[in-house]
Amino acid sequence: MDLNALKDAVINGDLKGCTILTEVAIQAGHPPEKIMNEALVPGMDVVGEKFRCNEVYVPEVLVAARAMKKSLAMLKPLLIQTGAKPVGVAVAGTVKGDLHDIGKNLVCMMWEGAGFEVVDLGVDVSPDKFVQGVKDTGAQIVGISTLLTTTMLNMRGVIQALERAQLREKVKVLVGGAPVTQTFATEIGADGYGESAAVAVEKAKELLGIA
Ligand code: B1M
Repeated sequence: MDLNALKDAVINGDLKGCTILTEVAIQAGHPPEKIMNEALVPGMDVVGEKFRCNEVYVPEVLVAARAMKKSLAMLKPLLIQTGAKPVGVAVAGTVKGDLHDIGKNLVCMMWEGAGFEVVDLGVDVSPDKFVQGVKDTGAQIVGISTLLTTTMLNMRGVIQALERAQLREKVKVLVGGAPVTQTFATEIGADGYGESAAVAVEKAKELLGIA
């Protein structure tokens, strides 16, 4: 099955098409990571580029995001192994001021798939809420996502809040999202940077010393 049809369904915000074509792709034996990386993510990239060029507007982007989320929800059970003891506990969220959650949701799913117990704090998450999340769960890793240049620096605020709460030594902080770079991650004192959800899995394991 050609994954381009699914990519086009995301671009067109075709919820029904996404539902059917994701099922067809799964039945055709495509691995869920391939469906994500070769159809869903590139489809949303096209929407982003059109949005940037004012060829489409917020409603079209939302409709495309809803279609992509539907496909992701169908892939989720395939990405998550069941019954295994968690390899670690992670809390994740999108920083204060930012409502984008598709990339963050992908990271959560991939972490769950890799055996982490994941507590998703949602979007627009304040530094205090991240701190509370770590206290409540005893997490060893904190994942922070942002898609906006205007909210990037709020990631530093989370790290500072963890320091104030004397939790910084107990957790590893991993950051990611389209405008984030390794240089920026180093500057704000994060332990790691993931350029994609797949890399976020590798980095989290590396930071916690899991083979
Ligand atoms: Co927004 N938006 N948006 N948007 N949006 C972007 C990000 C933008 C680049 C579009 C553009 O102009 N080309 C632009 C940001 C520009 C900038 O800051 N430089 C932008 C803007 C400006 C805005 C608004 C301000 C628009 C407005 O209202 N004027 C507004 C902000 C609202 C707010 O948050 N306060 C806004 C709103 C929205 C929607 C609500 C309409 C919708 C969000 C729906 C949702 O998330 N539920 C939306 C969308 C969908 C996009 C684009 C089109 C797609 C984002 C996305 O989901 N990509 C986006 C353009 C683009 O990125 N192409 C755009 C797919 C997703 C899988 O990728 O999240 O990057 P991404 O995740 C990647 C990696 O970054 C990484 O893994 C994923 C891949 O494996 N990753 C991590 C992400 N988090 C990670 C964490 C990690 C590790 C890796 O460790 C913890």
